[in-house]
Order: sequence, then C-alpha cells, then structure tokens
Amino acid sequence: MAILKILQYPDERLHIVATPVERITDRIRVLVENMAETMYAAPGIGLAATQVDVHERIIVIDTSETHDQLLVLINPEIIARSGVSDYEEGCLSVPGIYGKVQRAESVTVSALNVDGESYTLDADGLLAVCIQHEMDHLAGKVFIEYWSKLKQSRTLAKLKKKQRSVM
Ligand code: QAP
Ligand code: CO
Repeated sequence: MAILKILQYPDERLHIVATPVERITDRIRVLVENMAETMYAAPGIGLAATQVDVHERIIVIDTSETHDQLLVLINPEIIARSGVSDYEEGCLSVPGIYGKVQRAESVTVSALNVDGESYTLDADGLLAVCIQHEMDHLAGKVFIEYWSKLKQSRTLAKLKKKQRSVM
C-alpha cells in the first residue's frame, strides 16, 4: 500500500472532470486501497480520485467514529435528494479552511463496490454531505467555489500565504 500525494487548491487539475470506470481491474483495486490508506493517514473522512490526480469516478468515505466502515463508491450517481442542510465542510485539498455549503440533507446514491456489484445507499447527515462534496470533486468542483468571489479571494490569499510559509 502507499500514501498518495493530494493535490492542493488552487491546482488546476482539481478542475478535471472524471470519467466513469469501465472495468474494475487490479489497477482500480490497488488505487482504492491506496486512496483509503491516504484518507485514513491524513486523517480525513472522504477522498475523491480527482484529489490524487486520477480522473476516474472513484470515491472513498468513512464517516464512522471507529474509522472501520470504509465505503467505496465507483461510478456514483445521486438518484434522489431531499431537504436542505448547511454543514461546516473542510477538504484535504484545502487544508485549514472550513466553511458552510448548502446541500441536500438526504441523498440516495447508487454506485458499484470494489467487487463491481451495484448497490444503493440512503444517506443523511454528515454522510450525505460528504457524498455530495466528493461527487463535486469528480465533476471538477471544490467546495469553496460555492462561496462568494470575495470570500474565495480571501481564502486563496490565506492559502497562498500558508503555502509560502511551508516552502
Ligand atoms: C469532506 O474532508 C467533508 O483542513 C472530507 O487541515 C468534510 O476529510 C465533507 C481535513 C466535512 C463534509 C464535511 C481537512 C484534514 C479533512 C483539513 C476531509 C485539515 C486536515 C477533510
Ligand atoms: Co474535498
């Protein structure tokens, strides 16, 4: 297994739109393992393949308190959504930055697991928010891009300052 490098905002590769996985091969299985290891090591609760510079529709999530409930979503699609929530979000590609985004409160998502079996999942609360956040990554969208231009430019300035100080 391996820890993968996570792209840092404003890396333009975070805007690449991911394509569906056509066949679950050993390459995909190894990628999923490495994405999970990278997420747990960070530590984080969700990671999209886009964030590790692989532009295919793959997400790993674990919002459990025990960090032992790995969820793998390959080719995820939201088939129903309801309600409104505004959770405080963060992102491994935008470290140290947190803020609210308005999203659906509950979603039903269909996806393939790592064995290629299709399943559907009803999610609400943090899990529902996390699924939507990670699916945005696959569409090339980062959570801060929901914010006003003013708030985005302040965030960018803060990130640039921080990135300078660690170099
Ligand atoms: C997405 O984010 C998410 O800034 C997953 O310094 C987060 O795992 C969806 C992290 C919250 C919904 C709610 C962020 C770790 C982890 C940081 C993460 C940091 C260290 C973020
Ligand atoms: Co993120």
